[in-house]
Amino acid sequence: MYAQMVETGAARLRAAGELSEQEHAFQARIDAGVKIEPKDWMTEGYRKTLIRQISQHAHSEIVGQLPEGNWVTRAPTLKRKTILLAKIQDEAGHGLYLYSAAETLGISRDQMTTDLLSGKAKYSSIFNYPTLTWADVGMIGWLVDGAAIINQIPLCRCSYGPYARAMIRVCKEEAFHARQGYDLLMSLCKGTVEQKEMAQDALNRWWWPALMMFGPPDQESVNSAQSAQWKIKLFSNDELRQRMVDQCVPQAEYLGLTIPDPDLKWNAERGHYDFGAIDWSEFYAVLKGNGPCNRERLAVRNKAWDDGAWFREGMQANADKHLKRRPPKAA
Ligand code: FAQ
Repeated sequence: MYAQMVETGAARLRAAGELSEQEHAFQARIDAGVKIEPKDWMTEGYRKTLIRQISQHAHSEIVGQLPEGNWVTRAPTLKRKTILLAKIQDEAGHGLYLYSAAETLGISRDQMTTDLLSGKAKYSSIFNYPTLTWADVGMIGWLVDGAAIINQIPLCRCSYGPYARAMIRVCKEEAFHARQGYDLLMSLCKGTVEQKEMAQDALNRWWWPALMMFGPPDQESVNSAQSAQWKIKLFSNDELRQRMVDQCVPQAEYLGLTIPDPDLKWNAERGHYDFGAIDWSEFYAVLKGNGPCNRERLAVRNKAWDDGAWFREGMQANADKHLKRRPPKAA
């Protein structure tokens, strides 16, 4: 499937007419596995695609703090609370590395923030679902961070240097996040009947939205062919989704939980699990702003931005004062 995507991307380039010498050289560097760095020449399309993807990714990390943040004050033990706080702070850090990586492409942090707060920019669909019980915190670690790792490990090898390097650290931290989620679920699944039921209920609600995180099916993915050509995407949406299903089935069995998919079965011929049809109408509704929590998430981010105005203004005033005091550079 990936080879097909690259071929489609190449065909598109041929159809668009001859590439200029500079564009040829750019594509040849990518084909040779050379990393593209901020000061290197790049096509406008490459720059825009990266700004789109990296800024959406950054916004996802920032908005992604909210569902779990809902449980900080209600974590059942001091240990769980400390783990949860550390995890949420890591997500904020990931957002910051990613905003910095996007800034190297010529967009300002202010512009990205404005786009998020106005609802113009996308962030991952998964963060528009509510966290109704403590088991949801475990489910986010296992499934959402699990999906993020599957998607992001290949990004460590993508063609744009700053993005690839940011992903290495992000993936290390995501591995801890996934472990803590699975550990939380193990405790619930070994606990009382009610605790195990709570874990099963959370799995029933998070399973399908987690599979949607990988994006639309390949035939509907508008950006894949070009992103594959530029080595921003190394695997297709469906390939990574399949990886997620294959990874999660034995993990669910170990927990004693049932994946809510009657069509899930091992296909020996393919060497993969077959799984049921995804309700893509739900995914597109969430993208349009009509998921269960879209409005609430944006309202919370806007309020945090407004509440922080006094702090930003204070920092700016202080920075301006120091700039004025700095002696002029010697000629
Ligand atoms: N949600 O043509 P494609 C995390 C949009 S981080 C919303 O296939 P592409 C950590 C897509 O933007 C999670 N929109 O697009 C954490 C495009 O619209 P556009 C975030 C989606 O870019 C854990 C349109 O659909 N990870 O979880 C989604 O080639 C726990 C057509 O789609 C990343 O961002 C979606 N799920 O492939 C934090 C990873 N899927 O922009 C806190 C980097 C697709 O043309 C707690 N991103 N769309 O208007 C990627 O790998 C890619 O951007 C994909 C989409 C694979 C997400």
